[in-house]
Amino acid sequence: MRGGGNRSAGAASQPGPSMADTNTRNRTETVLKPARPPLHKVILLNDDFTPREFVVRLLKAEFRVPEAQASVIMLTAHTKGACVVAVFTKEVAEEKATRATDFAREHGYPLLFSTEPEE
Ligand code: TYC
Repeated sequence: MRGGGNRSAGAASQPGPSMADTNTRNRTETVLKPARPPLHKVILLNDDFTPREFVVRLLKAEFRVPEAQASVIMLTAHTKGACVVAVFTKEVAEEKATRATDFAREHGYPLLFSTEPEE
């Protein structure tokens, strides 16, 4: 026989690379989850004119919080100057804050809701 012969017995008739030439290392597949949208806080600001009962009524109607929770939020804003009402996606937070502020204006009160991104 000339030319060095086959690499191994039995593989002689297989065309293409032998198993020894095949790269069988595992590859790590990274599956990326879509990032969660950043949340924004709706903040209730205190003022000296809006009646407490009106603030509680508005919080219940617009933010669907129960009476007891609405009272705590109102009292926190009253004593500390501001209170986080809830967190939503940016668009929903801005819409809720605008609706709630508009509702207060329609009733002649200066009550204000603002939004800001959550840390
Ligand atoms: N400070 C208001 C008052 O004494 C009541 C009030 C509470 C107003 C919370 C706004 O976010 C507020 N009548």
